[in-house]
Amino acid sequence: MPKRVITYGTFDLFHIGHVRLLQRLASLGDHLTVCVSTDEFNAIKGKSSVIPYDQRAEILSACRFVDAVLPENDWAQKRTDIVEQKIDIFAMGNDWSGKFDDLGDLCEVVYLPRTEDISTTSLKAYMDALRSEQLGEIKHLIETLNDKAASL
Ligand code: C2G
Repeated sequence: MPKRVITYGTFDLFHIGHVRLLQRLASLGDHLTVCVSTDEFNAIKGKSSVIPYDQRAEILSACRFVDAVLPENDWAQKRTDIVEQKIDIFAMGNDWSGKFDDLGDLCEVVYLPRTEDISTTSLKAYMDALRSEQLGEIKHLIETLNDKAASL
């Protein structure tokens, strides 16, 4: 029987950590379903994503390791998803280690090592630093132009 795997996440600013996780998840079985957190559920998780849900879902659908994409609307849907989707393995990155062991009565629960030195949070911080640097440069240019205009 083909093994069916499921995972959940926001997958904002799709990066190598996401790719490597999906690749490892796909190697656990024959079919990988990814449940992508909706923008509304992200608000409940206390996260706001840069990329809106529909684009995050489309990006994951285009990933060759992913066979199906579903919306993640709340914390409680996992048990229903596992039964309805006939899931054999529930798997997440190990930043969630132990958090979903209660699903062990329905399917195998696996936590995989995260990819170090990359995260959506670090990418956002880098973009913010770039933005403030550019704003500082623009401010300096305006001040220089104002000084030149004043000396005319
Ligand atoms: N991940 C990873 N390596 C990274 C970053 C993320 O392996 N460098 C994994 C995470 O462990 C997670 C998945 O990629 O399994 C998606 O990460 P996020 O988009 O941050 O998902 P999260 O906000 O943790 O949402 O109900 C579960 C939640 O929806 C999980």
